Amino acid sequence: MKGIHHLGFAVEDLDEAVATYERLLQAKVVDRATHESQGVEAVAMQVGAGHIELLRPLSEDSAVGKFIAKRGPGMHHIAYEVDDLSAELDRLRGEGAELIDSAPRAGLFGTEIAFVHPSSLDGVLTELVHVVG
Ligand code: CMX
Repeated sequence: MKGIHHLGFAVEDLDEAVATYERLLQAKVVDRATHESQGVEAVAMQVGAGHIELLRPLSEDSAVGKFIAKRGPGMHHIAYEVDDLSAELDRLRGEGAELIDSAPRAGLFGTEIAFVHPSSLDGVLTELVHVVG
């Protein structure tokens, strides 16, 4: 575990959220992408030394769409960077954690990712990230 890679926030209006984070927290846009298989359009932003991802659902039945319908916009997940994602997944499996992704898959912005179910981490949806290259 190398530390926190980013925090993910579910938002309804991406451009409005970007403008708010720029204005209130002096955040800077780093990257923007649509990830069809995850059902999101995402903007990565830098806030001081930290990073956040603003996530707009592409549909109501996507993971983020269901989250907003149930809870409204807000904190969606935390992501930790790891050196060896497959090894961490094996370790977590051995510890009895409930993995959403049993193997690494392509994430946003040149990463490999895997999600751990919130039921294994006190209600917090957790993403492991390996930065490729
Ligand atoms: N944080 C904490 N709990 C969450 C949650 C979240 N982000 N999203 C859902 N839950 C909870 C729900 O509140 C619900 O809890 P209860 O059973 O106590 O009511 C439970 O998980 C099941 O929720 P659901 O609405 O029925 O949704 P699903 O089971 O279909 O999916 C989850 C939940 C976590 C498995 C799904 O959202 C998922 O696979 N997430 C990982 C992928 C993802 O979020 N992708 C978008 C981001 C992409 C990226 O950043 O790369």
